[in-house]
Amino acid sequence: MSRSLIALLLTLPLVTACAPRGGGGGGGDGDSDGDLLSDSFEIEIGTDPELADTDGDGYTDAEEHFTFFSPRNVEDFPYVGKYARGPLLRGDDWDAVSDDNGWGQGDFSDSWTTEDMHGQEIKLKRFYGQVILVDLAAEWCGPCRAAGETLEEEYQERIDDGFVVLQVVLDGLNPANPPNLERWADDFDLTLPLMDGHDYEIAAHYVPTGGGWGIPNYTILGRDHVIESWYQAGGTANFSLIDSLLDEEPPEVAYQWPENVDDIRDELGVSEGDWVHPFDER
Ligand SMILES: [Ca+2]
Ligand SMILES: [Ca+2]
Ligand SMILES: [Ca+2]
Ligand SMILES: [Ca+2]
Repeated sequence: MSRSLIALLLTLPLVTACAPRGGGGGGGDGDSDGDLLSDSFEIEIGTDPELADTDGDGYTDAEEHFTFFSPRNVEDFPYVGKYARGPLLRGDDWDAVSDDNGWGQGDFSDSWTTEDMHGQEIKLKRFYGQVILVDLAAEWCGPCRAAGETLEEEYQERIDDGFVVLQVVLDGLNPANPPNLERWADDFDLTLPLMDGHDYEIAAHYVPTGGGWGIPNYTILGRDHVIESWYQAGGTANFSLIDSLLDEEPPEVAYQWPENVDDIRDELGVSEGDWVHPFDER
């Protein structure tokens, strides 16, 4: 049998399987599983029209789609940290904007991945469209502690405008030890994303190699993921720069919404806006 004939035979069952659904006529836009998303929209975004929680993570397909989490990935769910999220730039779109990337001032920032204090994955690129403050600190550092006093307040004031602080805590009370993130969070009532940076891998992206840099140390990324301010050591972060960056419009990110988007937002209690807060933990 020729290769093309085999390919044709392999394709045929798919075609016949899809035909009744597409051409059914009656009830094409029903919501079979009652998760608020119509069957046809679920087919468009790749979720199961007959299962309200496609990936089984405890959040319905609509809840995940409307808070910019993946309804098809059980590891990704509106989670404990509850950081506001916006639509993620994916695949080719990400490649197109991240062409000229690097780690210095004026560069489109490369991405990195680590875990937050809740054990959830944190990816820098996940915050594309937000103004990002990367804050290197340590528990032993007095000036870091002084800055920590007001950090949560500054974060909360701007969170709905699309601001996020990613605080990388390098050391514990003794510089030789890793930080105790729970203790650090308790000391300053922090809810912002906290990460253990004791291996200095994230820090190495933002400070000159060879040492000689001080903490607290701040890097600020604009909504377009370009490093606007790099290697600012000491004091508090430059919030006037942050506010001027927040005044800029977020870059466009394509995202699919169903026709009844407003009704579903009402039903879920999710506000319209680019930055949406996740639900409570389940
Ligand atoms: Ca549905
Ligand atoms: Ca579904
Ligand atoms: Ca789910
Ligand atoms: Ca999920």
